[in-house]
Amino acid sequence: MRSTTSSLSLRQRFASLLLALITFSLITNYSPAAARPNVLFIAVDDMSNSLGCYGHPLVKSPNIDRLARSGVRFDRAYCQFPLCSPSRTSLMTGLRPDTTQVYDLQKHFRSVLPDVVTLPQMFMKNGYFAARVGKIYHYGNPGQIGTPGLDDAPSWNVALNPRGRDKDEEDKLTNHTPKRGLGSALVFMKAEGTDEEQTDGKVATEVIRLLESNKDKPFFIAAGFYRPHCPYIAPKKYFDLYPMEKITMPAGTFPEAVAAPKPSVASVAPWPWFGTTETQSREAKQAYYATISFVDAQVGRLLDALDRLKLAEKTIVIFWSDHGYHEGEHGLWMKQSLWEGSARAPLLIHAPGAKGNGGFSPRTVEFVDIFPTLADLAGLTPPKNLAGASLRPLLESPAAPWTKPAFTQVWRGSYPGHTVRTERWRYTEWDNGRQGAQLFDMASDPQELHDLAAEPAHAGTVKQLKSLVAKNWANEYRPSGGKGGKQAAKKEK
Ligand SMILES: [Ca+2]
Repeated sequence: MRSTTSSLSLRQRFASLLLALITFSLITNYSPAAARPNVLFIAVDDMSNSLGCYGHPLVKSPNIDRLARSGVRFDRAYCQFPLCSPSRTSLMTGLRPDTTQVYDLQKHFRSVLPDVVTLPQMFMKNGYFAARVGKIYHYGNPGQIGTPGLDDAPSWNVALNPRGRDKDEEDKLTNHTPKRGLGSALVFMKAEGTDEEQTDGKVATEVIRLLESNKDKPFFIAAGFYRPHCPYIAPKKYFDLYPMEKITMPAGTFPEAVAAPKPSVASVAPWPWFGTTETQSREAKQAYYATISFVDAQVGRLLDALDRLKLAEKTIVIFWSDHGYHEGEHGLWMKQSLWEGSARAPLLIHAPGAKGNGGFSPRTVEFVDIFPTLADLAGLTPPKNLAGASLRPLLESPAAPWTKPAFTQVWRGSYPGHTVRTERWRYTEWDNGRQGAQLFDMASDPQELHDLAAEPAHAGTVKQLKSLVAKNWANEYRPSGGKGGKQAAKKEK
């Protein structure tokens, strides 16, 4: 027996090994580039769709645009709850807020679902190295920068919490809404020092180090940027990209908001614009755009590192913001509303080899779809009860048929707000309709200026969309005593 093996020449043994590999490859469709792809998971905080790749005329985002060109840009992507913790918890567990029961910035999902398997945990269970730098789960921003925030330790092998000059020099901030805390104010600063000295510069630096030291094993590495969430802080050069004369606020007295159900504009008080003047709001917007460009530059450092380390062709790159952001329209600033600007957020996915790369998808997709998508792309089996669907068909063919609408919710005091988005319509109900409803034809009225909910001609559409809302929230979680909203409305520190 021994002689049989040893009598085979080296060349024969090599040939048989090669044959075995080819056979295995044919049977399993195994391809080294696609097997166990890495994941670079990039989260930004409070970033609207005001980006070059989404057609914004002013905002400069060359690096995010570069990622958009290399992957699929989702034009109708919606968060489940336009507030940090509820949105992030939903995305990271793949479950809707009604299942996680996280509507506020205090409750941790493990207190409700102690054994839930999060997205990075699924990768870890399958032999991946999982790491986080910065804000992935909720973090009081900027209050908890440099701490673990409301992290989930079982999700990571390594978790890092950088802190930069922006955090240490908060005494230099300009706050146009001084009664509001730094985490919910129109507050900004032209920062001293380099990009690398700011917290988000340090996030990029640490992520690059992790990429370098883990490039030879399958990894799920999460870069959690803290900006452009207020305070809007970026080095001066980014402010120079946006001359004040080019920054405008929407004109007029917002008749559509005056006529709207009260809870639809209750996220901003005093309304409009937190009581700021037009000039103050323009200064805040300039700083917000500067901060988007600053974060964009840090995203560029990550993409450059992927190229330099020759990881680009075996790494899925996903970029998302936890929700959208109002920039003055309807008299609003920031989030926590159910208008398009708050519910919609950027979503870009580069899956190596996907046929749809370079295209854009007009389909309505949700952040609960991200978990099953990444599981599908990596060939992993996700938990059984996930709320979303894999977007892989849209990564292969961005305009493929897709009938799933997108659902977003908020909480107002003792009652909820629910909204559903189809490709054409947005329909919103406050307190199940008792506090009003809104219907917008997003095809002919993308700015949501003409509420059609009460028009007899649209009664059929309302009935149809109403049934989608009722079905989605058939088992709604209602906090005892209706306290959910009170907690959710607490100011970020
Ligand atoms: Ca946020």
